[in-house]
This record gives sequence, structure tokens and C-alpha cells, in this order.
Amino acid sequence: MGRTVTEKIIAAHLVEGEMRPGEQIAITIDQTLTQDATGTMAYLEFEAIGIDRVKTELSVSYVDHNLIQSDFRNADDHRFLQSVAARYGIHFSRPGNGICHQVHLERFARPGKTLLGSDSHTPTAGGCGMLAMGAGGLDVAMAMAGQPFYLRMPQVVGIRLTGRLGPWVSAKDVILELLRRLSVKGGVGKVMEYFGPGVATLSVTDRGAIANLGTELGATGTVFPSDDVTRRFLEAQGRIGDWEPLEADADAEYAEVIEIDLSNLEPMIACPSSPDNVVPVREVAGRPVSQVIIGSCANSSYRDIAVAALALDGKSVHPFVSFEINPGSRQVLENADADGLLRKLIHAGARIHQSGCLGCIGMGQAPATGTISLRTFTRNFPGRSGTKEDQVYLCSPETAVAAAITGVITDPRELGEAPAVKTPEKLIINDVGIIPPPEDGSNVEVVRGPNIKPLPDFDPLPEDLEAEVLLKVEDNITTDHIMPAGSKILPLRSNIPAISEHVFTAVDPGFPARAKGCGRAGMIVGGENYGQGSSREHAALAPRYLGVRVKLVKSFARIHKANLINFGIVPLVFRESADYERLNQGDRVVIKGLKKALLSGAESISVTLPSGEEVEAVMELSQRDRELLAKGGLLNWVKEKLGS
Ligand code: MIC
Ligand code: SF4
Repeated sequence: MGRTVTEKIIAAHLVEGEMRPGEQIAITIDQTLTQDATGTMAYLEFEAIGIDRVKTELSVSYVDHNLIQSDFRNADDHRFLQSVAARYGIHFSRPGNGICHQVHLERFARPGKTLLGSDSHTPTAGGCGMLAMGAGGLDVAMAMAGQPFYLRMPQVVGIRLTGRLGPWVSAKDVILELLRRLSVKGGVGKVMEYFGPGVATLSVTDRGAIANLGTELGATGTVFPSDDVTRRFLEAQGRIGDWEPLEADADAEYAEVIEIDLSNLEPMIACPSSPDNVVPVREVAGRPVSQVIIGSCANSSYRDIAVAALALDGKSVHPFVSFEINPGSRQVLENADADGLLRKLIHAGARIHQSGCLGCIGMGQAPATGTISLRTFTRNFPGRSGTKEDQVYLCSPETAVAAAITGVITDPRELGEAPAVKTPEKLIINDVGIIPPPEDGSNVEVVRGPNIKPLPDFDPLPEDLEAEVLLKVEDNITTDHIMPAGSKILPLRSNIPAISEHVFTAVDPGFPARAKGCGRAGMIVGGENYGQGSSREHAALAPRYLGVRVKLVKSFARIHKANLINFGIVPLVFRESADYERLNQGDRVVIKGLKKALLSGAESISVTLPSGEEVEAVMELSQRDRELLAKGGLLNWVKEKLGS
């Protein structure tokens, strides 16, 4: 039987397991990326593993999240990251050089390769024909140390594109339409692989935008073929040598095929406060907006900036709107400048920022109270913008610029003729923002500021677990609920004792004190898709520091579940969803023989409630997961294994 692109890449990297959906497999990782907010921890973990130089083909450390330097902490972290990169053989992308995913697509993505990144939007590079996945920092540290990456063999879903996008409709509308159809849980356990005649009508950065938001479907990854469009993209990047063709075999079989006729799509928008709360723009047209931002790893490529500049040509930004541009990379910024696009934007009244994540993770750009902010970003989870009760809508650059002109949500097709955007065949390529590592870094001194605290030690799992339900939450809880970000909390990412004071405070400000004061292990009870969103391992690490040892939910999001296992928090799933009702905050429960049950491979375990009644919990865990949990986490396990 023929193979899909995903299966071809996995087969070429497989070192353990069988390629049957749901089975645990291990694959080798060719490239890694980290960003600063997860990277400091990832490199502390890499140092703890005790390897002298990275063993990957390429590893890159980006600084793009923590750009506001309101005190010494972020600047210290940047210096630490730069010195660690030089010490261990990692490329360093400087602050202001751009968002990791945009820069990686431009400068490093290679068809047929595997990429593991400590950021959930790493699949963006799937736009260039690679299998790119997000993971926790510790998994990325392990990959840098030459260890394979463990995952469940995904189902490969085929998305067959036909037709061609109409005027004012763009890649973002394709993925918003898919989010509308499938929801934020629709991609769990799956890789979304695009094929069909419509694929050739999309540029690599358009494909990147679609692959990027595959993360919001909960998908493990998104993969596009590598074709002539990919070849031209790499040629424009001066990297023709990195190109190779890669397509699914004609008789490849997908687990399921979803059809999308691009010609039938219209401008779409995700309403507050979930990326799958999608409707056609016309249904919410007329609502006044106070802020419009084009940026983020989803939509900040040359074409996204060009659409805005050309649509604004000869017009100006509405007086009540703050219209902001966050270019995806220095390359985008430099080329937009050379082609006169920047000038048009400045002239029309746009605010131009440096390249980086900025407002997407609440690093500035918080919207005004009670007003609507329209963004081309990835996520609109409640409060993520930095403003309480925010009203953030997610849309394409076309829809964004339309609102910037009119001051209200507007279907961009009402603006008249669509601008003809042409991405230059020859780009200005300038890697001044990327510092390659020296041949031999063994003499480089790693610089540690006072904000960088050592990793806490964690004890192994006890035989029996007595725990208190510290919190009970609903469906679709995000890692932004568990471990909030934003400009005040992000600088604490390399300081676990300090950041743990913010765990769950967005949901319940009393949580950290309660966890520390309860005198026994902590337990969280949750609903479906628990832990969706970011890859931040701090959402496992910091609760673990506060004593949380077990989570019992209806279902988990992939990366968060892996992070829980890595840090020794046992992920349990209700056998009967209805049992969720039987547990309440404050309940003291006993899980007898937990460690033994784990190690013996038992499929489930009983949780004894205060009434003496029992609830059955399933342990969907591989043998490796079980051993890590018993040891108290991956770091304990690996230190033992490598004898370091
Ligand atoms: C995000 O978009 O939520 C982030 C910030 O990029 C995170 C990573 C982090 O929390 O540092 C992600 O998506 O993984
Ligand atoms: Fe940065 Fe936002 Fe992309 Fe996360 S989603 S990497 S914060 S731009």
C-alpha cells in the first residue's frame, strides 16, 4: 500500500514501535527549536542531562517572547540563552530577529526532516514539507541530547483542497473554516495532511499559516507536500540545495478525507474567547473596534504585511482604531521596507513594532476595557491579551485591515477591488540576526543572572497516594488558565519557586496557598481536552512544585499530558465521564497501590472517595510513561540512565 507524506517521514525516522495509529512509537529528531519563554528551562534541563554538544543536525534558540525589558530579568535570560547556545553548538536568533516559526520557515525548514520545538506552533514548518511538532522543553532537551522522541502514532487525516481562493479570502480563512467544522478537539491524535489540486495555489507562507493553526485543532502536526512552490520558496531564500520533492503516493490511504473547495470560502472570524468560535465575518459586521493588530506566527509574513499596506494605500487608519503591525521577522521588515510597503503603512497611520510575539502572549498591546480587538493571531483565550474580560477576535490580514479603515468589523470584500500582492522572486537575505555557534564551544562561559534558579528536585512516586482535590475545572481548560503568561509572569519562567505563585490564579487566586497548605498531595479534577493550547511545561512543573501529583479528567490534550508525565504528575482519565460529578473540591481521596499498579501495566485503578465509594480511573500510559512516573519524572529517569 502507498504511503502518505506523514508516513514516509515517520518511516524514515522510526526507531521503535509499529506505525499503527495509537501505538507508541519513537522517532529520531533532525532539528530542534526553542524560544526564550520555554528555552531557559529547556537549556537548564539540557545541562542537567550532561551532554557536551547537541547531537542534532541543527538546533536553534530564538528570542521572541520576552522582549519587554522592564527590569533585568528578561535581559539576563537573553544573555544566558546566547551563551548557552555558543557553549553547546546551537544557532542563536537574537531579540528582534523575529518569531521562531516565521524565521525557522524562512531560514531552516527542510522537506522530509523532523523538527521538535518547545512551542506548540512548531508545526508551522509543516508548510515546507517537514514533520514538525511541539513538545515540552524537557522533550526538546532530550532530542538535543540525541534521544528519540516518543509519541503515539497519529492517524493521518487527508484534507483535499480544490479550487482557488477568491479575492479578499486567504489562508487564515481556510483554517478558520476547519476550526469551525472540527472544533479545538477535532485534531487530537491526528496529523492533518493537505493534498489535491488546490495545494499548488497556496504559497509556502500560506501553508505555514494553515499548519500553524492546526495546533488549535489539537493536532499533533500538519504536513504539506514539497512541490514546485516549495522549490521556488527555498530558491528565493537562497536555499535551493535544501529542496527535495515529497508527495503522497497515488494509492496512499488516509484515515479520513475532508474536502475543502477553496473557491467556496468566504472571510471568517473567530469570536471571543476560543479559536473555534468561528462565523462568517458578515455575521458580526458593524461592531466597533478599538484595536487591530497584524502579526503573530500565524500571519506576519511578507504577503500579510503587503495586503495591509496595499489596502491602505491612499487611505488612512480610522481615528478610533489603534492599528498595529508586528512583522514576523527582520527579513519581512527589511523587504517590506525595500519595497515601499512600510512607508505606505506609516503614512496611513499604522504603529510599527519590532519583530516578535508581543501582544499575542500579552507582552504589551493589551486592549482597552470593554472594547473589541481584532487580531490575526492564533489564540483568543480569555484574558490572554492582558485585559480582563477582553473581547479578542481572530481573523485574516484582509479582515483586519478592513476594520482598521472603517473602525468596525467589516467583510473585506466591501472594500472594492482586492490588492494584487506579489511576493518578490528575489528577497533581501540577511542573517545578521542569527549567530552560528563556534566550532568548539567548550571554553564558552555560560552567563547566569540572579533570576535563573536551579531546577527543583522531585521525589519518586509513593506506593499509595493520599490526595486532596484542590480544584475542579470544566472542559477545554487551557494552559493559559493553569499557568498564565503576560508581561508580569513570563519573566519568571526560569524561576520555578516564583512562577508557582501564579498557578491557576486566573481561575482561583487562592490556589497556590491552598496547594501549599493542604498537607498532602494535590489533585486536579477536569473535563474534556484538559491542558489544550501552549506547550509550556511550566503548566506541569509549577503545579508539581506546589505538590500536585495526580490529575483526573475526562480527556487530555497531547502536549500537556506528555509534560505531566515528564514531571511526575499521574494523568488519569475517568472510565465513566459521569463520575466527574462525584468529585468535589476539598474531597480527600486515596489511590491505594498506585505505584504498583502503574509498574505492573494495570489498565485502570480505583480512586476511593471520602464516602468509601470508588471511581474507576483509566491509565492510558505506555510502559515507558509508567517508569518515568514511578521515578518521579523524566529527569530522574534520564540521569539514572546516563549515569550523570
Ligand atoms: C503561546 O502561544 O501560548 C506560547 C507562548 O507561544 C506557548 C509557549 C509558551 O508558553 O512559552 C506555546 O504555544 O507553546
Ligand atoms: Fe509567539 Fe503567539 Fe506564536 Fe505563541 S502563538 S509563538 S506567543 S506569536
